[in-house]
Amino acid sequence: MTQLVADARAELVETLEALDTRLRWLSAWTVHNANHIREKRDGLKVGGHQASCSSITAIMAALYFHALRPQDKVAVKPHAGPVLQAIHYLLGNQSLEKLQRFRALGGAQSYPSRTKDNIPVDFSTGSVGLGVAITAFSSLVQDYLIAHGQMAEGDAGRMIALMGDAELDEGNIYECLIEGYKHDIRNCWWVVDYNRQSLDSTTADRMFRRFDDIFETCGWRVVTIKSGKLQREVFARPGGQALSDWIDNCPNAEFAALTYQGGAAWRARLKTDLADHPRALKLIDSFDDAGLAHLMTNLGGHCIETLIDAFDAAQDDRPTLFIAYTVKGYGLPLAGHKDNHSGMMNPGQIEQLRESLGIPQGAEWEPYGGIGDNQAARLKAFVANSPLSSKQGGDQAALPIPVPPSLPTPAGESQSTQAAFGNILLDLAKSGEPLADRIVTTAPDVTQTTNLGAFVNQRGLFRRAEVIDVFREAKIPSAQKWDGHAAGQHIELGIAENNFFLALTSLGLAGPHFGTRLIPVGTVYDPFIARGLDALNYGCYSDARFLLVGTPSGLTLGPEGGAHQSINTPLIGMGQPNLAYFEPAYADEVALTMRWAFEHLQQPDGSSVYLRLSTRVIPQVVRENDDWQADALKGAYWLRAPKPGAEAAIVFTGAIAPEVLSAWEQLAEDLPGVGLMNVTSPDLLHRDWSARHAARWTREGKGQSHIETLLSDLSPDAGLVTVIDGSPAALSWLGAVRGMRVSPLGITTFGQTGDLPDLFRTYRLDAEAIFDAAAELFL
Ligand SMILES: Cc1ncc(C[n+]2csc(CCOP(=O)(O)OP(=O)(O)O)c2C)c(N)n1
Ligand SMILES: [Mg+2]
Repeated sequence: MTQLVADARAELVETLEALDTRLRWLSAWTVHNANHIREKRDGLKVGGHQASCSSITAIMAALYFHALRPQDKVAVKPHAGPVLQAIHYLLGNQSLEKLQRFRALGGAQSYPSRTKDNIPVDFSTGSVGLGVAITAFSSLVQDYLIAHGQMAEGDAGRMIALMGDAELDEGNIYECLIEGYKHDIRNCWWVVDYNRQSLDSTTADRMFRRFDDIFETCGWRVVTIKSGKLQREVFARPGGQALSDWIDNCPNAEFAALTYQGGAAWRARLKTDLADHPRALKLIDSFDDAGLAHLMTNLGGHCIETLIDAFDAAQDDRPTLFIAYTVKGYGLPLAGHKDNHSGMMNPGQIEQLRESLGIPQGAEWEPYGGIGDNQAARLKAFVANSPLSSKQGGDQAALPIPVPPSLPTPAGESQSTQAAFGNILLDLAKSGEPLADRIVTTAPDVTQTTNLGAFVNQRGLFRRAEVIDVFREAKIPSAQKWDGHAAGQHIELGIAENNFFLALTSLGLAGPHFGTRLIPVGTVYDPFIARGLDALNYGCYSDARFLLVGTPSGLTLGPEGGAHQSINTPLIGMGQPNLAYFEPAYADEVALTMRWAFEHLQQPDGSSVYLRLSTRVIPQVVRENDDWQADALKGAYWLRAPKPGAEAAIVFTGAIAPEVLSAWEQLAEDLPGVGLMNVTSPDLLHRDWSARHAARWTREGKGQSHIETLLSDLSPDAGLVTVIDGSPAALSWLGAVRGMRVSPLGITTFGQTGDLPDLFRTYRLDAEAIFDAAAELFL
């Protein structure tokens, strides 16, 4: 190294060290301010995680101000949110006011949030594990866009997760590793803040080195950043090896406890344990207590020089796990204490820290407080010139994809909604519509049984490297043609619903992340939505946009039995924010809602869409005109309009339509003019109704909700029978709209195997049960 290069590097290290200290202070002060200084009105603890932050400030300083390139995207472990805020404060992207309102309404969020924070947040985090795994899927999406000519290879960024070591306990991490290996992902870094402490305590020693094995098996390079530069230098001196071996063999809990206790405790313990190593004892004695404590905690994850070397050395595109050893609470009096996860410095302790950093009282919020003018100016210039500051703020704008004015309804007098869905996609696949080119389908090993197969046959599997369909080559007849190639549009996933929802999420963020929209369409057996529910919630929270198809659903799976018959998914559909749930009964409703979905996914105030479908083939209705459509897209329409002032109506959702129609025909004989309402979306209907109610108190104007309008065709004291192949609560609320009596039918206990007549009779969903329920209303 020439002297010039060495000098420049020394200056870089010094600068990054200064930034590390700034981040540690600012994050700690942000949490302190929220808890000890800002006025409290409710007696609640505000919270924040000073120890989790200080554990990772060096890693983040080295990454954000050195290794990161503008095209890279980062998921920051939830409890380091204040560090990310501090970085953007230094970059000038975050205001003092927002920091002062950390964890208060409108202030910086507790955990980085794409939608609620004002700073650029690439990935939301909070539910541990998910923010990590999403980066692997986003690297796959990036490869998809490159392969499809939507992105230049040279613009590829790294998808980086900064993760807590306890996140390695989450199963979704390993599900994602396996899937990532199958798809040969690249450009993905996971950096573990390996402080060996979780929320409750210190982590199991037995896992030492096991993570290396697991990741290496899955094709990852593992870089262990164990010792800092000082440790490495000292360990090379006489007696140093014994000290190094001692650290290697020290149980996590003991290392943490000694860290907390400090220099004198380190000395006492080392002297006992290394009594037989005179040279090591001499080495130990060459340090005073403070120096010894500093040496023993000089781990790689706190050593800027070691960190930048490690990052600089990983310049290819191989997925890489960095295990950076750290101390939770590093540089704070909380260091190493097993209760430090939610622990906080008291006012005396933060005062001491302020003084030790030379920050004058009143200058706590100064970005470069306590630093001489010259150095402050240097730091400021360095930050302003860092690659990160040229990063476009926030998300990229992506052009909308045109949606055809209508999607043709598949032909057939009898059809299931699931088959209709598959046929509509097939028609699209054969069309020259730009929309068809942007659809990406995916499924957790249920592609065929959810009717995605025809689309895949047309458009192929996505594989970076070509994969020949062996069965086709061997001329073995099969309905599925599964060639994989770079232009393929189906991402095949193994059977892990967490992965499925994370894949949908990352595909659904292609627009904001990479500037090109994709239309992700994912199918899953409806009951197994529950298996990936947190990942679904995560995707919705991140405002990713996708079309989710839960199929088959409900009792209509008949012989498949109770474990496969979904019951509460309508309530998930209704309760999940940023997800619009539809349950069409007929093929033309499927076409209508799919078209609506393709547009809604792209609206700034739109959302993801969930279709709950069925394999039950039912006779289709003959339409006289298209008048029903506008109402169907608001959530409900009269399939048989009631006579004005009618005394009753049957209200139903989904593939139970034949039983409902049959009951309606019987009823109509006794109660002429009885109405029959088809609720295509209990979700939209309910949202609209409750939003209008809320608006009465907060806004001018008292427009009527759609369901109020529909029900006003009935007599005010009419009765309703509601019917859904799912939890009856999805429709029973309709009685509250105009104060009508309701007799709700639906499923409240687990299903079982059987044919549909038996099941509908047993669970009281057949025409007779509907007729009885109506009669009961008038008794
Ligand atoms: C899915 C989920 N379960 C539980 C929690 C509560 N929780 C927050 S942080 C944490 C563990 C923190 O340990 P680690 O990941 O090692 O972070 P660090 O030590 O760096 O703070 C837990 C269990 C959560 N946020 N998400
Ligand atoms: Mg930890």
